[in-house]
Amino acid sequence: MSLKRLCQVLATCACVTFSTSAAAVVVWDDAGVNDLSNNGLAPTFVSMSVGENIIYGVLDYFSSSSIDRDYFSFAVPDNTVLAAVEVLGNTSLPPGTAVFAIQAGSAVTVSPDAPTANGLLGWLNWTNDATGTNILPSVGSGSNGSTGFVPPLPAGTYSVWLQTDSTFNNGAYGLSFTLAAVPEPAVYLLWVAGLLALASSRSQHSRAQLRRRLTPRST
Ligand SMILES: [Ca+2]
Ligand SMILES: [Ca+2]
Repeated sequence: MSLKRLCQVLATCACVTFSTSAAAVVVWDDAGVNDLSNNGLAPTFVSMSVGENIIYGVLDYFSSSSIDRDYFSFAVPDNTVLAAVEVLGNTSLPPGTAVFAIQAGSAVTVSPDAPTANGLLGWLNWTNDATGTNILPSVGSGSNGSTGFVPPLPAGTYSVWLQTDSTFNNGAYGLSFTLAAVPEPAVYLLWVAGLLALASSRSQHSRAQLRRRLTPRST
């Protein structure tokens, strides 16, 4: 096998290793009765695993007689990352904007009345136009004092804060959180060892060929 071919194979293996499982799992469904926590200091914990983790919720302005805030936390296990947050097709927010904010840790300590986003990793004003897109890069852009980040987010615990502004009626949303596995260091070491072994073999082969060319042939 040529070095080029081996690299192609290894690259394919890397893609497989980083890939997620095919199954999408609904990890939370509001269904009109399971409102996510209204308290940032005590978010609803939602269990997630490698693959697509779907949350169906409602931002319910009128029935709650105030702005409905949906707070939830989740854990990104060791050797996995939060790779994407996609807005799903069932999202039907009325005209206006909704806020998606994320903070490291098991609570959102930033007050809705805070003058800045200091303490958040990132946040985004989003609308139905975001349907079908991964909003995580935009969330991580950072502004108004938030830390900012470049996806993916590493293993750890995170808390999300969702809400609409006061001009909203009821609105449904669907969000898919994709957790992806990452290779363990031992896997990288095996790849590197394989490449080095191949390179060494090719080098020895080349030297042997050179010696044969330089050695005078007896007549
Ligand atoms: Ca809600
Ligand atoms: Ca709520």
